[in-house]
Amino acid sequence: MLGELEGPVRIFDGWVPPAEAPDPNDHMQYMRLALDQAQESPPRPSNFRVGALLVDADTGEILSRGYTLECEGNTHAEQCCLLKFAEARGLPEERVGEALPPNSVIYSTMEPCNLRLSGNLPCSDRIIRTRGKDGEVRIKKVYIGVTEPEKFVGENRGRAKLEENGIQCILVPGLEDRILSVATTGHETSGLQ
Ligand code: HJL
Ligand code: ZN
Repeated sequence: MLGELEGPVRIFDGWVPPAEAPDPNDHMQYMRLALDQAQESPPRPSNFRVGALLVDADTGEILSRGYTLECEGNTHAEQCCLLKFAEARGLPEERVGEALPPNSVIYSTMEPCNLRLSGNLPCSDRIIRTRGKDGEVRIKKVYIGVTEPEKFVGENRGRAKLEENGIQCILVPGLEDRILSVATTGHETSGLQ
């Protein structure tokens, strides 16, 4: 009969948005997004073009994104990530840990630095100081696309230092060539090292 429904009545419960958070175990997906960020960075002969993401590993939510020289001054990708997240919560960067979820991770196309020619605070120290009020470090792991090429500071001890401080560093293989070509765009020897 016209107008009559067949089968059980379905209740329309409102529009369900697509999942916003990527799968927290899909490290390649986050690394690709970090590489997207790196490509936003302006080419300079004096440093690398790096991209980074800050992610809540429990939910997969991307908390912040950053790239080299995004924020004011001579800023690194990981630093911009932390700074932007802190500023959005009304905190200075050094207190960002107070607002971070307990199981936060960083994806960076390049190993975080441990020495900067400019004398600025290295990103490994910025990551290590992300403690909550309970004194626990909030960033538990750092996923890395490539180790830092020995171009500006010799061998980078960023990874070693993070691990000495209980922060696991995990290489995500597969994008090295692309990451290095983006990182070195603007260098005189671009692509030849
Ligand atoms: C990482 C970045 C970035 C570097 N490394 N992990 N993220 N630019 O956003 C490391 C390189 C330093 C140089 C120059 N680059 O940046 O070693 O001028 O950029 O302090 O040592 O130092 P400044
Ligand atoms: Zn850095």
